[in-house]
Order: sequence, then structure tokens, then C-alpha cells
Amino acid sequence: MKLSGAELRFVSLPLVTPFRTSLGTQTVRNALVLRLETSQGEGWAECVADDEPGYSPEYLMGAADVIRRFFLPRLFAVEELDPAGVAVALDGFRGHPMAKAAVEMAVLDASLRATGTCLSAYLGGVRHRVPVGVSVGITDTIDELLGLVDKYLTAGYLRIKLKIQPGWDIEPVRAVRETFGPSVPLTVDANTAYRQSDTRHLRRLDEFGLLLVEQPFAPEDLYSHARLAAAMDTPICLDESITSARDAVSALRQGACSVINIKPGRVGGYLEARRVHDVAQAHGVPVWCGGMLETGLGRAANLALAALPGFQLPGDISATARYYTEDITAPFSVTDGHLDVPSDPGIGIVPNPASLDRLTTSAERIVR
Ligand code: OSB
Ligand code: MG
Repeated sequence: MKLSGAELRFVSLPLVTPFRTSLGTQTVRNALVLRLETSQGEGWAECVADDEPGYSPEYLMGAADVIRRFFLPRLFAVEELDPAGVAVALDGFRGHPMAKAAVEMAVLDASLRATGTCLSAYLGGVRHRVPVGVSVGITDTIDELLGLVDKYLTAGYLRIKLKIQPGWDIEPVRAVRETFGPSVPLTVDANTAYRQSDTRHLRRLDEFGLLLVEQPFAPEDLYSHARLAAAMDTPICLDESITSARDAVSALRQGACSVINIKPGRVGGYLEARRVHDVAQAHGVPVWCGGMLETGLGRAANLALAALPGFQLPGDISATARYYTEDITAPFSVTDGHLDVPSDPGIGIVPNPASLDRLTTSAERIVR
């Protein structure tokens, strides 16, 4: 196919509850929606970069700029573009995995739509519904946290992930364990808030029977993660550290983790995400699908990915209502702790035009 144009839209979705992590508090999800016009029809995607370069070095305006200034001109020049060709065409540009992932996702959507194939089938999905959990932010009080966890367990979520940081770790985890019992699948995510000198402290989490501890240390610090993994019973899961399949091999060989959180944006797209999955499978390591407070576009595509066989733990792919009162697409809902994998061609969903317009803050069209 040939690319002929693109539309970049900034959308702004207020969150139903503020989302606080060790990196900061978010009350609104500003996202970049990309619509590509191709010789075979349209393709939709979202870029998961955040407003600020906190979780990763990318940020929304920067992602839009690199797409507009460098990626689109390069892709407009490709005569026969296919999904795998996106990464090849953009290989000369270093970094910007979330921006690259968005462009690749839109090309995937357009080309799969043209052949009537759904993303899940294309990627090798083996399930029609996937088990899901919920990521619970830091709250002002333990009571408030217990109220949220109770609400999510009642809604049917199959795993609770608590955001932690120094000063908000042992006590909230203990309170959740004591209140809801030992059988609730429970994990914690530090978003890099600890240092190697916290190892003795982090080992105290072993008494709570957690499924995993996610990303305690800095992204680059595989060594400290390997030391902690050797010192703790609880499995270590990496998120921020894994930006490619090559990183995954390196982390697994070093013993830095025994579980991987896969986010397509973080690794440069759904095709690289599948390679991370394949590497983990070859090492006998389970993976699960992380989340970036996606709109319905990213949520649909993440569900397709999470249908792959190596996704052995519930993903951070919660129902729309956990995030937004209104999304740009039809909402996703949770049934018996599962979300359905879209089966329509491409990513399997398109924005609802009226919602998209209502939530758009600015739009720009770029032609070849
Ligand atoms: O570390 O997994 C994370 C959200 C934004 C940035 C980083 C993370 C998260 C989440 C929420 O934990 C996942 C979701 O429900 O989308
Ligand atoms: Mg994380």
C-alpha cells in the first residue's frame, strides 16, 4: 500500500479517579490519535506517550513532532508499504518507540482491514477473551485504598496491582492482604522508585505472597534487579527496562527478571511486542500485557496481543469504566474478570465520530 495522508488529533479524556504513581498524579489522559490514509483505506492508532517525559523519555508533543517532521515524510516515500516495512523505513531514527509504535499500528490496522483479518489472528492469538486485572494508584489513606480494591474485586477483576513507593509499600500491601485474604492475586509496581540499598526493605514484601514485584529500580539497572531477584522469593517483573526483544534476552540471561510486562508502545510496536513474547516463551517465562491508560483504540489492540499463548497472567487491560466516563470508541466491559478480544478486521474498532470530535482538543492533517 501507499500512504497518502495522515491526521493527528490530540484528545483529552478526564479520568474517573486520579491515578497516582511514584512518578506523579494524573487526572486526565491526553492522547494522540493517528489516522492514516492509504491506497487501501484508513488505519487508526493511538500513541501512548504521556504529556510529560516521566514514565519514559517520550512525551506527547514530542511524539507528534517526530511523527510529523520525520516519520511521515519517510513513509510517504515508500512505494510498497506493509506493516513490517514501517520499522525498516524508520530504522535510521533512533529511539521514539511510542511514536514508531503508533505509526506501525495504524499501518497494521489499514492493511489488516484491507484483507479482512483481525489483529489477534494475525499476531497468533489463541483466545477469544482474556483475563484482566486492575492497576490501583496510590491513595491518601489506607481506607480509601481498601474501598477501591473492594470495588474492583466486586467488579470481578482477577488480579489487583498496587502502586508502591517508599513510605507506601508494606502497610498498604498488608492491609489489602488482611482485608481480602491470601487468595487474591496481588502484585505491586514501584515504577523505579527504589534503590539497591532498599533491598532489605523490599525483601519484607516476601511475606505477602505477591505474584510479582514490578520494576523496583531504574530502567537501566539490570544488575540491581538481578541482585534483588537472587535475594527475594517474589518474582521480579520488568516494565520500563524492557524496550526490545534484545533487552528481554539480556534481562533474562542476567537473571534480572522472571516475568515480563509487555507494552507495545514501550517496545516500538505490536510486531516487536510479539518478538518479546516469543523470547519469553523460549525462556519459559510468563508475560502479561501492561497498560498506558489507553483509549479504546489501544485497548482493542492490547486485547489482540494478550490473546497470544504466552500471556499467562491477567493484563492491565481494564474496562473502559475504570478509566473514563466517555471514550473515543464504544466502551469495553468486564465479564467474569475477562474482556473479549475484538474479532473485526484490523484492530477491530474505530472511533465513534461524535465522541472523537467532542474529546478532540486540536487536529491537523498532513498530506503527501
Ligand atoms: O507502570 O504499568 C505502569 C499507567 C501509565 C504508565 C505506567 C503504568 C501504568 C499503569 C496503568 O500501571 C495500567 C492501565 O491500567 O492502563
Ligand atoms: Mg509498570
